[in-house]
Amino acid sequence: MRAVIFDLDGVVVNTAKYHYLGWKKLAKELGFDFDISHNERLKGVSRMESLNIVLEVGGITGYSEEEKQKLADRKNRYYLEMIESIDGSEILPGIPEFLEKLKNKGYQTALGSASKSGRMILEKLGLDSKFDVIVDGNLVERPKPDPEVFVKAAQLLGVPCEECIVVEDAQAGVQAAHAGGMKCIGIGDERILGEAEKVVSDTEELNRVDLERL
Ligand code: B16
Ligand code: MG
Repeated sequence: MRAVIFDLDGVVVNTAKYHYLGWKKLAKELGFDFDISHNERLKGVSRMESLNIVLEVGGITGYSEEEKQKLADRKNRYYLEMIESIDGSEILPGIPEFLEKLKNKGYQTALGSASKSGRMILEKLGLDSKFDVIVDGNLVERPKPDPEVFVKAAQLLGVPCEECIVVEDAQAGVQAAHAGGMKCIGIGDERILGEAEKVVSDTEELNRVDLERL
């Protein structure tokens, strides 16, 4: 194994709570409650796909593509306001140590995130210089579970996909890693991420995984 590709939301930082609050606010304005029980479905999927899920939950149909774009933009404004002041204190436990360990062992590292704010968030966290390559939602067209985001990261690193390990918290992300011919470590619930080669309950535990024996 030569490289590790990190998802962002749920792996490096918990931005999921801000995405959730942004969608909840939008839903309220549209006249329904977006309950936390639906939030798992939003993880790792693109902004537009998330909007479709939120509208489905609210039983809302009939918006044109143009109107949907405006709703997605509105949610993104709420989201950007909420993450305006995030900083390094929100990096998930064990991630700085894991990045350091990978560097010392000669692994290359990349970000592979669906979020169009991916690079900006890494900059706010002070982590942008820790990744050899950053691929975020601005560089890809097809959302996870399509492997495009991870394959692009591998290409930019110059490492064959079979020698990359993806770290993911979303089912769509695990599927994307496998579709790209990569191994995957899941962070979170074994019942949701069970397809991954290894599932750990939190980011701290990444430091105890033997990457050569996945
Ligand atoms: P944006 P990841 C994903 O990040 C989030 O999990 C998902 O909820 C969000 O809809 C998506 O990014 C797009 O984000 O609206 O900022 O472009 O897990 O792929 O790092
Ligand atoms: Mg994620």
